[in-house]
Amino acid sequence: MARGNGSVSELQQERRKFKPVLPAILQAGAGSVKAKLGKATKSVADQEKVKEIFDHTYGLPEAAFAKGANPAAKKKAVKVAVVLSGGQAPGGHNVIAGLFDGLKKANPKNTLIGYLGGPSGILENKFKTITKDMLDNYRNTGGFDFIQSGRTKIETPEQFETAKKNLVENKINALVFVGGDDSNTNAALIAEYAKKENIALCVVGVPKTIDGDLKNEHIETSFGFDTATKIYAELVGNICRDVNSAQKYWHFVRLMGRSASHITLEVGFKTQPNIVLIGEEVLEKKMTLAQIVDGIADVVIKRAQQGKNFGVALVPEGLIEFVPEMKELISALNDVLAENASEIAAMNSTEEKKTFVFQNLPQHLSALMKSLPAGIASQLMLDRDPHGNVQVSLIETEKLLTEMVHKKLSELKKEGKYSGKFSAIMHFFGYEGRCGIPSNFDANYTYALGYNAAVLALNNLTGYLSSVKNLIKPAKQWACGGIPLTMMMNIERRHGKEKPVIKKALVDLNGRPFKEFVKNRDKWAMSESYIFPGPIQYFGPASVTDMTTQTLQYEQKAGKR
Ligand code: FBP
Repeated sequence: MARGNGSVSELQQERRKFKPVLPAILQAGAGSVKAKLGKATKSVADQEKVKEIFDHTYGLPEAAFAKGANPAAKKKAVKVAVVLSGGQAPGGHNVIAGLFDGLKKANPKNTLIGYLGGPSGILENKFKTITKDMLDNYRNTGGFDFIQSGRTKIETPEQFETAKKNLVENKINALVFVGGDDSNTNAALIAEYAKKENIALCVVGVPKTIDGDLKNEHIETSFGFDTATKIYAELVGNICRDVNSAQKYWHFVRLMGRSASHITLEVGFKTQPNIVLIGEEVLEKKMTLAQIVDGIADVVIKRAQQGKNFGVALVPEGLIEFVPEMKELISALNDVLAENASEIAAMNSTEEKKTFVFQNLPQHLSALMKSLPAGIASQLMLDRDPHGNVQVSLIETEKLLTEMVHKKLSELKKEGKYSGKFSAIMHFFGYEGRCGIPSNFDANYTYALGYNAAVLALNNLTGYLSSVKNLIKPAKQWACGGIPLTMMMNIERRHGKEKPVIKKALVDLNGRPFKEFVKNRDKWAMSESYIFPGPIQYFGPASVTDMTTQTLQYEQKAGKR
């Protein structure tokens, strides 16, 4: 096919024509959907503290949508604003498309604006009014480039005041915040602020993050996880095949996912490499860096004994934060960096900063920091993100581990305990997966989440996260509703202070996905039972176009096998 437009691929042109399947319950539009409210809820932990902070929005009931006339749904035209917050995830544009279509179906006079560049767009009052023509170019596409994203956190009294001024002046009735755990925490704070200040603003969240860690019994997965893991799995599968063809290298692949190891586990299922490290297990077993290295070296040696000086190892990017000694170091570093922020910012060289930090850390942690390769020590000191997180995507854990494994094997060689060859190649796959063209699953899921957010907003259900469930069933059968944001909160230490945050869902070591992995890992270690999943398929038999993640399959069918 000839390119009608030099900047759009043939696939993208075809993809624009894809019509997401809307859950049956949403098909008749907001006026025919009633919200059934359940019992009052409480936060997952630290109830008293969370309640104190969310005085007006704590304890809201769960909302489930059911068919039925709903005269209460807003008939008068409303103006809704959407903001994309945090890291990109495939399907963001379809959230906007679903939201837009849901609003227009309810009343063609409803309008949607998109704040530009993430939450900072609200503060700087930068937005665009979304029209059908504009949006049609972005349906079923990856990326957040339609309105861009950002990590600004609205937290100071001045910022709340500015946000209020701009939202009120723009006559915004509802704000839809598309984000991960931190961004949706921010959405909850804005919902609370609006109630406290008596502003007629409904705030609705949408669960986004490739990391897959924004989930619970009502949010079965966050959007983007499906597509991102398929993209990483294609790349890892290709590496497995290369490894098995040349049989001369070990490949160490670090995969994104910030803290939780869901991405690594899922890519492990999809490709069956020789080593898959899971951060949560490291924490549970209180493994030191040396023990992790011993474990890797053990597999390398055993394979070498069979003449196999090759293999593939997956390393979650958050691993470093789970190693107890590193966790202690990072937490102490967070405090030193937060407490002395302006002093450190004024220093000119990394060396000066390091010396300062070494002096201000407890002695044993200063010694640990000094024992790390210089590059890693510097990476640990990089600025935290606006939510207080260490930027693990910038810490080259795969290099740290390969260096240490290399050293260990050299020592064993000198002692005559190892005679293989260890030649390692390192990779980091993160940004490659965040803006891919959404899989059918993510295209349908994000469209439904956006449409559902419109229904929540039209029912004035503020402080809720858009919830679409039963995801292993066909999209038509998905169940829809809203989950109170405060229900997912606990208190954590960020930037040296206690803050309410949505609790991250880490890999559950008692859950079926992890147990399935444990059953198989020894076999994967010694054999070449690699799977080569290939690229995402958008056209063809449903068995390849519509499959959901293994994680979701295991979790949702957990009790049923
Ligand atoms: P969100 O939690 O905002 O969805 O971001 C996820 C993520 O992709 C992590 O996997 C990664 O560690 C981080 O963003 C990288 O952040 P940045 O885009 O700021 O480099």
